[in-house]
Amino acid sequence: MKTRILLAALLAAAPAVAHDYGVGALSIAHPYAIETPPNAPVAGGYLEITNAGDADDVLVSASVDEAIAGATQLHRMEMDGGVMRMSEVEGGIPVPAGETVVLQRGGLHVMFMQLVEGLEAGAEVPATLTFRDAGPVEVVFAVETRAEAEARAGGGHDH
Ligand SMILES: [Cu+2]
Repeated sequence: MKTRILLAALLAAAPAVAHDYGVGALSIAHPYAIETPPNAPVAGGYLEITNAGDADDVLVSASVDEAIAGATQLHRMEMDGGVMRMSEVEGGIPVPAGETVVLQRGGLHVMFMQLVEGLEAGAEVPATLTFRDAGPVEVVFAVETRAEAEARAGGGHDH
Protein backbone atom coordinates (compact mmCIF):
# COMPACT_ATOMS: atom_id res chain seq x y z
CA MET A 1 0.00 0.00 0.00
CA LYS A 2 2.75 2.41 0.94
CA THR A 3 4.63 1.52 -2.22
CA ARG A 4 1.63 2.24 -4.36
CA ILE A 5 1.14 5.70 -2.84
CA LEU A 6 4.81 6.54 -3.34
CA LEU A 7 4.66 5.41 -6.95
CA ALA A 8 1.56 7.52 -7.59
CA ALA A 9 3.34 10.55 -6.14
CA LEU A 10 6.36 9.95 -8.36
CA LEU A 11 4.23 9.58 -11.46
CA ALA A 12 2.32 12.75 -10.67
CA ALA A 13 5.56 14.69 -10.21
CA ALA A 14 7.38 13.25 -13.21
CA PRO A 15 6.06 15.18 -16.23
CA ALA A 16 6.99 18.66 -15.04
CA VAL A 17 10.41 17.51 -13.88
CA ALA A 18 11.04 15.55 -17.04
CA HIS A 19 9.96 18.14 -19.49
CA ASP A 20 11.21 21.55 -18.50
CA TYR A 21 14.83 22.52 -18.83
CA GLY A 22 17.01 25.39 -17.83
CA VAL A 23 20.39 26.91 -18.47
CA GLY A 24 21.51 30.13 -16.82
CA ALA A 25 18.59 32.56 -16.75
CA LEU A 26 16.79 30.67 -19.51
CA SER A 27 14.02 28.15 -19.01
CA ILE A 28 12.75 25.91 -21.77
CA ALA A 29 9.23 24.53 -21.61
CA HIS A 30 7.83 21.42 -23.23
CA PRO A 31 9.85 20.71 -26.37
CA TYR A 32 7.69 18.64 -28.72
CA ALA A 33 7.35 17.51 -32.29
CA ILE A 34 4.33 16.13 -34.11
CA GLU A 35 4.26 12.60 -35.49
CA THR A 36 4.98 12.22 -39.21
CA PRO A 37 4.39 9.52 -41.82
CA PRO A 38 7.10 6.79 -41.65
CA ASN A 39 9.12 8.16 -44.58
CA ALA A 40 8.69 11.89 -43.97
CA PRO A 41 11.92 13.79 -44.74
CA VAL A 42 11.40 16.65 -42.25
CA ALA A 43 9.62 17.49 -39.01
CA GLY A 44 9.20 20.65 -36.95
CA GLY A 45 10.25 21.01 -33.32
CA TYR A 46 8.46 23.41 -30.97
CA LEU A 47 9.11 24.83 -27.50
CA GLU A 48 8.99 27.98 -25.39
CA ILE A 49 12.06 29.78 -24.12
CA THR A 50 11.76 32.27 -21.26
CA ASN A 51 14.63 34.62 -20.45
CA ALA A 52 14.29 35.66 -16.80
CA GLY A 53 17.65 37.44 -16.85
CA ASP A 54 18.49 41.04 -17.65
CA ALA A 55 20.67 40.32 -20.67
CA ASP A 56 19.54 39.36 -24.16
CA ASP A 57 20.58 35.97 -25.52
CA VAL A 58 20.25 34.18 -28.85
CA LEU A 59 19.39 30.57 -29.70
CA VAL A 60 22.15 30.00 -32.24
CA SER A 61 21.68 26.34 -33.13
CA ALA A 62 19.94 23.06 -32.46
CA SER A 63 21.34 19.63 -33.17
CA VAL A 64 20.31 15.99 -32.89
CA ASP A 65 22.14 12.73 -33.40
CA GLU A 66 22.75 11.71 -37.03
CA ALA A 67 20.88 8.49 -36.29
CA ILE A 68 17.72 10.62 -36.11
CA ALA A 69 18.25 13.49 -38.57
CA GLY A 70 21.05 14.43 -40.93
CA ALA A 71 20.71 18.14 -40.24
CA THR A 72 18.82 20.47 -37.91
CA GLN A 73 18.12 24.12 -38.64
CA LEU A 74 16.29 27.05 -37.07
CA HIS A 75 13.44 28.18 -39.32
CA ARG A 76 10.71 30.73 -39.58
CA MET A 77 7.48 30.62 -41.56
CA GLU A 78 6.15 33.81 -43.06
CA MET A 79 3.51 34.92 -45.46
CA ASP A 80 5.12 36.15 -48.65
CA GLY A 81 2.68 37.49 -51.25
CA GLY A 82 -0.06 35.16 -50.00
CA VAL A 83 2.21 32.11 -49.92
CA MET A 84 3.53 30.57 -46.70
CA ARG A 85 7.30 30.27 -46.98
CA MET A 86 9.84 28.65 -44.72
CA SER A 87 13.41 29.88 -44.45
CA GLU A 88 16.45 29.45 -42.25
CA VAL A 89 16.83 32.14 -39.58
CA GLU A 90 20.07 34.02 -40.15
CA GLY A 91 22.04 34.61 -36.98
CA GLY A 92 19.75 32.58 -34.72
CA ILE A 93 16.56 33.31 -32.80
CA PRO A 94 16.79 36.27 -30.37
CA VAL A 95 15.64 35.63 -26.79
CA PRO A 96 15.38 39.15 -25.33
CA ALA A 97 15.76 39.78 -21.60
CA GLY A 98 12.47 39.38 -19.73
CA GLU A 99 10.63 37.84 -22.67
CA THR A 100 9.24 34.48 -23.71
CA VAL A 101 9.85 33.32 -27.28
CA VAL A 102 7.42 30.72 -28.58
CA LEU A 103 8.51 28.34 -31.30
CA GLN A 104 5.27 27.00 -32.77
CA ARG A 105 3.63 25.79 -35.93
CA GLY A 106 3.27 28.59 -38.45
CA GLY A 107 6.09 30.60 -36.90
CA LEU A 108 9.59 30.11 -35.61
CA HIS A 109 10.56 26.44 -35.23
CA VAL A 110 13.35 23.92 -35.10
CA MET A 111 13.49 21.89 -38.32
CA PHE A 112 14.70 18.32 -38.20
CA MET A 113 15.87 17.56 -41.75
CA GLN A 114 17.01 14.43 -43.60
CA LEU A 115 15.09 12.31 -41.11
CA VAL A 116 16.39 8.76 -41.07
CA GLU A 117 12.86 7.56 -40.24
CA GLY A 118 9.70 9.51 -39.65
CA LEU A 119 8.79 10.45 -36.09
CA GLU A 120 6.41 8.12 -34.29
CA ALA A 121 4.07 9.36 -31.54
CA GLY A 122 5.51 8.49 -28.15
CA ALA A 123 9.11 8.63 -29.36
CA GLU A 124 11.64 11.02 -27.85
CA VAL A 125 14.18 13.09 -29.75
CA PRO A 126 17.17 14.12 -27.62
CA ALA A 127 18.61 17.40 -28.86
CA THR A 128 21.15 20.03 -27.91
CA LEU A 129 20.11 23.67 -28.01
CA THR A 130 23.02 26.10 -28.02
CA PHE A 131 22.62 29.68 -26.83
CA ARG A 132 25.15 32.39 -27.63
CA ASP A 133 25.75 33.33 -23.99
CA ALA A 134 24.11 30.64 -21.83
CA GLY A 135 25.77 27.88 -23.87
CA PRO A 136 24.44 24.39 -24.65
CA VAL A 137 21.55 22.61 -22.95
CA GLU A 138 20.34 19.06 -23.54
CA VAL A 139 16.59 18.71 -24.03
CA VAL A 140 14.21 16.00 -25.22
CA PHE A 141 11.51 16.68 -27.80
CA ALA A 142 8.45 14.51 -27.09
CA VAL A 143 6.77 13.28 -30.26
CA GLU A 144 3.02 13.82 -29.94
CA THR A 145 0.01 13.07 -32.09
CA ARG A 146 -1.47 16.08 -33.83
CA ALA A 147 -4.55 15.78 -31.61
CA GLU A 148 -2.41 15.87 -28.45
CA ALA A 149 -0.53 18.94 -29.61
CA GLU A 150 -3.72 20.74 -30.63
CA ALA A 151 -5.49 19.88 -27.39
CA ARG A 152 -2.60 21.35 -25.43
CA ALA A 153 -2.40 24.48 -27.56
CA GLY A 154 -6.15 25.02 -27.19
CA GLY A 155 -6.32 24.27 -23.49
CA GLY A 156 -3.67 26.63 -22.17
CA HIS A 157 -0.21 25.61 -21.17
CA ASP A 158 -0.36 22.43 -19.18
CA HIS A 159 2.58 20.17 -18.42
CU1 LIG B 1 11.13 24.51 -41.28
